[in-house]
Amino acid sequence: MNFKGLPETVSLFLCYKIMQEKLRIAIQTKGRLNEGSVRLMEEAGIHLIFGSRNLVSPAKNFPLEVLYLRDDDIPQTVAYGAADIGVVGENEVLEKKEPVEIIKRLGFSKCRLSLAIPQQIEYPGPQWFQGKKIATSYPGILNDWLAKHQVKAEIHVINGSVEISPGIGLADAIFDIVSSGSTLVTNRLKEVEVAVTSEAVMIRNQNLSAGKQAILEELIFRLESVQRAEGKKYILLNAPDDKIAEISSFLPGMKSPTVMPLAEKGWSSVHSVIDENDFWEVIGKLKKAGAEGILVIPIEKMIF
Ligand code: PRT
Ligand code: ZN
Repeated sequence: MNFKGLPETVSLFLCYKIMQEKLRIAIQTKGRLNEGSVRLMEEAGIHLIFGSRNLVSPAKNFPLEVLYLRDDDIPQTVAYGAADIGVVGENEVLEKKEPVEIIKRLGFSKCRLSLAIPQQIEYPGPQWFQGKKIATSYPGILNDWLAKHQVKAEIHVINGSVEISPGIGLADAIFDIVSSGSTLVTNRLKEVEVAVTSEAVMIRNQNLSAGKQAILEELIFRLESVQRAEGKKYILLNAPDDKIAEISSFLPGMKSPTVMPLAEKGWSSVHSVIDENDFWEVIGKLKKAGAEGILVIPIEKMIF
């Protein structure tokens, strides 16, 4: 923190306040988002003292505490400042329309919010929904979709088991979360429109203090170091010196590969980072170019 220009006593007081500050993160108590949210904390090296049987858990080694909540309550809790940040499905953020900022897409709990109709009906396009009754737990997002397509339909809000509504004559169609699509098949429904796609996101309150902002930046830095390492491998190999230039051209590394002479004259060791997707292709090229003793090691974190 830079308190230039402030009297020393005021600077000391601010430092003291900041050191005392904790970032409060809201995560789901139990359900599809809980495991991924707890794993995020672990990846950032943060150890929680209590599990989700408690409402709140401080962290042992980081100025953070976790608030365990139902996912529906997370956007509002963050918007009102009872939590500073939260991990929640983007679908809930879009539905609740609370003034929170999405700061990070987290890549887990991926799904989509779709309209589905009975399988036997031929679907001509959005106008089919005109005057129809649609069951959903997401009236806000559905309303936006209907307005966009200039369709007037009756929205029937229900919480849970939306997919059985057409089968029992409660609605003509549903608007619900779809992941694999097997729930729709089981209920003889077919997906005809995808309104939005969603994944777990990190959201923040719009008015964080300087101290909390600094803690959040450290948390994001740690998470990004882990994310960067995902899908990457560290590779070490030995090669004759006259092949180093060719071998290096297959291995971009973080800047360029590290090349170190071996005790045996005329040979060097080459170290680099490769993408898992290119792995077998790169290995093939390296072997052809004369690389030997190839070692491939997982990477835990990458810090630039
Ligand atoms: O108790 P709490 O209110 O906290 O939890 P919840 O029961 O409301 O939510 P939960 O844990 O079921 O889901 C939390 C979040 O996970 C959702 O808001 C989505 O962002 C995300 N997500 C990802 C899903 C799914 N995939 C999912 N498949 N949420 C729900 N489903 C349900 C869906 O409602 C439907 O019944 O699974 C069924 C469809 O799945 P498929 O694979 O058969 O298509
Ligand atoms: Zn919920």
